[in-house]
Amino acid sequence: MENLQSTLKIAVQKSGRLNDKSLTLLQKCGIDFEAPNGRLVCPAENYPIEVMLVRDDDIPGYVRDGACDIGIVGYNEFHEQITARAALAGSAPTCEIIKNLGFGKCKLGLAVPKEESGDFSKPSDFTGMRIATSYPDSVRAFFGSQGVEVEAVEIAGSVEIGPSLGIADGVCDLISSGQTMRANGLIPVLDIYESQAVLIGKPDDLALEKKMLVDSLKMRIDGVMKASRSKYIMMNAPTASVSAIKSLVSGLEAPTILPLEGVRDRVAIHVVAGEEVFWQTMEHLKQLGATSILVVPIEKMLD
Ligand code: PRT
Ligand code: ZN
Repeated sequence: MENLQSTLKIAVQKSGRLNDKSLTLLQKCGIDFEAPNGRLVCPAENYPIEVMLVRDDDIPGYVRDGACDIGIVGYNEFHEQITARAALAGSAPTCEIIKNLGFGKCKLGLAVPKEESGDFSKPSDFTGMRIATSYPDSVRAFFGSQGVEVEAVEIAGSVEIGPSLGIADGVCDLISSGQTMRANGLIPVLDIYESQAVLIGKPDDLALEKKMLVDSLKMRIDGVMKASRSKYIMMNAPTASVSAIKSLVSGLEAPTILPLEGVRDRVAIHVVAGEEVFWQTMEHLKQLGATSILVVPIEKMLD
């Protein structure tokens, strides 16, 4: 019978902005589980892990309290519930970031009505203001660390309405394009932090077997993320251009240079390069005499 003690429980957002990318990341790590289809607990078929589908607000608490071993959540939720709260209480954070995951990017920022926006550029400009927000502890911790007194007015959603209702002078919310703020007559004037999806947990509190599973998952995630940022490039080129090509496509490792059967002054070059290899680089390679240039995606990559 399966030993559930060593099955890792991972909390993932049930639906919303982070759901799809979180599940895709796990699948790219080679973890197979059936498409949720209404199920909230999805055991993987080929890895000792159970995916628990929950509201994103609940994820930091489940991990902190040990109901789940790890979770994928926005840094904003982690910061609000774990680090900002710990900073305000003067205690140590109760769980930690294991890895930044590179998706779900946005900022937590402060915005004020358009007509006043010219007066705001630094934290002290907010002194004495009422700030509508769903992130009250982040607001308190931020202004507290700056020695600035403000009042955080907690609103569960649509915080942009605060100034129009007369219950706040400014707002603090997640900002991506800034469109929502602008549509409500508000201008973002100060960023508090940048956010992205993060893998969180308490690795030091886990039993050895689970800790090893977390390390192995982290290594797979590293491999998937590195592969998605890299391309495998193959080309044939004049031997005389090799050093110019090497500096143009500076790879993670030294390039492989292979002889071409029956051709004396040309070689084949294979290199793993960063994602900055785009059309312009290809054009430069052609100018250096490269032919048959192939740029192919990499599925997995381990150092
Ligand atoms: O149901 P559940 O509670 O699980 O989900 P939710 O509705 O609370 O969260 P969801 O799915 O909206 O967002 C999940 C996570 O996505 C957030 O916690 C962030 O980490 C991340 N994320 C990235 C964002 C945004 N970008 C974002 N733009 N979360 C929210 N927004 C909202 C923001 O609150 C504002 O209303 O989008 C609006 C601003 O967008 P712009 O483009 O108009 O600036
Ligand atoms: Zn939520």
